[in-house]
Amino acid sequence: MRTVHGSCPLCEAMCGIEVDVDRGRVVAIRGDERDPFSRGHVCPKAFALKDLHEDPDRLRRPMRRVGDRWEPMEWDAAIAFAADRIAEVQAKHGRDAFGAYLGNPTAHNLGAIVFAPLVLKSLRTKNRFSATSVDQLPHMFASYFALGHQLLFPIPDLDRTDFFLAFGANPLASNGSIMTAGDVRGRLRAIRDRGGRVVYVDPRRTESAKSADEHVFIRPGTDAWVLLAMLHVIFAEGLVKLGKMAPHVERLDVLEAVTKAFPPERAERVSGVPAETIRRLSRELASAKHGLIYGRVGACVQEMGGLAAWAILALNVVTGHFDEPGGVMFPEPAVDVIRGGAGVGIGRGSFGRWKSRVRGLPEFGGELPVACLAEEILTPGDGRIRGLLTICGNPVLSTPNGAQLEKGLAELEFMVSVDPFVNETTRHAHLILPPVSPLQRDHYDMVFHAVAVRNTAKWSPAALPREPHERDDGQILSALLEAIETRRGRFSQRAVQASVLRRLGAKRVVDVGLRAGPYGRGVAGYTLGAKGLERSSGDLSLAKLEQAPHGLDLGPLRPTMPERLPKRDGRRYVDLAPAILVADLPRLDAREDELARTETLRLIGRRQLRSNNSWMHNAPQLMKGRDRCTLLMHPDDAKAREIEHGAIVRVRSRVGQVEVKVELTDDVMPGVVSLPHGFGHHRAGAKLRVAAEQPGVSLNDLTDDRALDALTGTAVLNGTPVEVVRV
Ligand SMILES: Nc1nc2c(c(=O)[nH]1)N[C@H]1C(S)=C(S)[C@@H](COP(=O)(O)OP(=O)(O)OC[C@H]3O[C@@H](n4cnc5c(=O)[nH]c(N)nc54)[C@H](O)[C@@H]3O)O[C@H]1N2
Ligand SMILES: Nc1nc2c(c(=O)[nH]1)N[C@H]1C(S)=C(S)[C@@H](COP(=O)(O)OP(=O)(O)OC[C@H]3O[C@@H](n4cnc5c(=O)[nH]c(N)nc54)[C@H](O)[C@@H]3O)O[C@H]1N2
Ligand code: SF4
Ligand SMILES: [Mo]
Repeated sequence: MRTVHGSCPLCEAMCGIEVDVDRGRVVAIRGDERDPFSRGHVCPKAFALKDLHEDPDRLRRPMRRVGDRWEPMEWDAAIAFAADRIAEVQAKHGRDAFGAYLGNPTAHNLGAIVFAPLVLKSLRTKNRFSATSVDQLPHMFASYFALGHQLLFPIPDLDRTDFFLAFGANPLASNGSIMTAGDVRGRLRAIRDRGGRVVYVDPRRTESAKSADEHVFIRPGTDAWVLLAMLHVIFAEGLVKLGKMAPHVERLDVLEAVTKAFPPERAERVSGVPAETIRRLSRELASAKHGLIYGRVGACVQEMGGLAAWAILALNVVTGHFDEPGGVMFPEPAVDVIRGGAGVGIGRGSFGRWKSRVRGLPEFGGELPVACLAEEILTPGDGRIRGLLTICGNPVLSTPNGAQLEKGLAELEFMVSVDPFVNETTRHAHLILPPVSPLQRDHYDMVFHAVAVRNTAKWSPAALPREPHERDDGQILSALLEAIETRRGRFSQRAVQASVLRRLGAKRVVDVGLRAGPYGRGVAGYTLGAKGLERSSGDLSLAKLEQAPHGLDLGPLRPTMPERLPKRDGRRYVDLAPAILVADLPRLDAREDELARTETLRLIGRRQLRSNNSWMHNAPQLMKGRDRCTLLMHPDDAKAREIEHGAIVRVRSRVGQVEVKVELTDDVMPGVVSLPHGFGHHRAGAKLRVAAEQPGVSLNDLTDDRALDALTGTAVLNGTPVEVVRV
């Protein structure tokens, strides 16, 4: 028996795990006490890595669909088939007729994160989509316009803060988001243990809220009013403190002027948050020596998400908590995908370079809002999407009006999915290219070290062996990349590059990234930092990391500003009132009365510890116990509709309806109902035997593809107006 050390790649938290392996089988999985980041913590999903690996429904070979039968294929033939059909669709209907969707696990998978963006680029299509527009897009938007880089996310310095104010996040269920923190529960508890305060603003008294000092109810979709009112108070009461950022802050006067129109009383009327609470929280934030405000899915995947993300960023700046220990800071990951260097960087961002064909929605960062994917397939005319590649994605369950998207997928001339399962989305594919299980591949986290509350680095070698016919995402995608480029010209520069990259593989990319990064030993003695070529001072390389099986601690976050800000006229600056965001403010006036209406029931989502978006419901260990796909409703709302606890109700929105069991609880505020997302495994044709036993219903059969944060193009997945009736 041997023990392999690595990190769990399922969610952001990057928990260190120890996997005991005996003759190619997993015997046990434990938290790694010696991991400097997670210190032994794991959640129940870590153990499900074994279920995932052993799942008889997980595909082991490429599968081609012939009618409703699936036939296995050899890898070379499957890759050639995919590339030929992609070329065919593009030759017949134009390049934009082939679309692509990237899902969330891309970010948790070394091979996918290195090669999927290159494959998308090789398609040269404007119809690129991803889970970004149902997730963190508003944060990217705010960072792009205020800080000059789409990935420059302000990260809570959890370990040193004494005041943690969170809008729309539930870290005890999600384990932290854009705040990668092993053992987030322990780190939050430590804030209270050292005398600090933790406060949640949320339409539901969540498990996180229950373990905090304070919870404040807020009506869905109304965060922007409250956050702008907090800015209003900070200006009105003379609490602005810019600290070291003072010489770099631009358009503070504009921010002050526009927030004059948002007194706390106005916010109270629309949000239900008492004006006095808004004043008090503003003062607490401003006076905290080490404090911060943080917002996540609930505050951003909603109608005013862009404005909310901007206000949160601005609040941290004007209260002196920007780039300060205990405030929000900017990680320095060992492979620095933000500062770039050695070709591993991600671009600053872009906006509006092109628009979607049907609704005219603008591109952000090279992608269109996924809420318009279905209409781009279903609406006839030039440029219509006729083929689709999905990688690590299940948009039928994860994006608004999934039922409509299914109709679109069924009409495609060719669809290919890189995915281990035949699920609600991939059952429509003509070809599925399945990767190995997470335990069978090497891993280095390129993404989440960049949003982590502490600088660490870790290499995770594959714990389990592979059969000769098994491939990881990096191998699959690099082969596909080469095949696509080769069909465009065998000796073209891109084809040659693709071929070289495929041979190098993702592991070598990590080595180069580590050497060129801020702790790196350099490539020929030099690293490429923010300021250009520098003599390397560190000694990090992949070989060094491989000698540290529990990972390396690189220390707490350090101040890195203003050096990382963009420059104008020789000066680094933060734009506190970007014109595009200011121009969006009138939308608040237009929607205020509607969102203030307490008669409309509004549906929000929820996450659960034993579930991971849409795709882990086939793991028997996680599905044990009661049905968790229930509608939470306040007893007063139930009484008015003669609904009893445990009854089956019909929930109806503009786009669809579902029947689901109701749970009465005063943990949700009156006027709000909550359903978890990612269920709805009743669809014929999916091959998920365990999931189908407790299928639940899909929240995204109710969310509306036409409901967008008009500024950013993010889908409104929280705050959907619904009717609920007894069946
Ligand atoms: N109503 C509502 N909807 C939501 C949300 C919400 O809060 N409310 N949250 C949104 C958010 S934040 C997100 S990120 C999206 C997620 O949306 P998606 O990324 O589209 O969906 P997932 O459920 O993560 O599905 C992941 C898919 O990847 C496959 N997969 C898993 N591991 C691997 C792997 O290693 N390699 C490959 N190739 N495939 C793999 C799975 O089989 C599954 O098909 O959902 C969004 N949808
Ligand atoms: N166990 C588990 N962990 C996960 C995931 C999972 O599916 N399961 N998904 C992963 C992914 S992809 C992500 S992006 C992260 C997300 O991580 P989080 O954002 O921390 O997770 P959520 O549970 O979606 O938290 C959103 C909260 O917002 C509240 N909310 C809803 N509407 C509003 C509103 O209008 N205003 C305010 N203020 N609050 C609102 C909800 O009640 C909920 O408590 O979690 C990750 N971790
Ligand atoms: S919190 Fe759970 S799912 Fe997330 S990395 Fe840790 S063990 Fe894995
Ligand atoms: Mo997400």
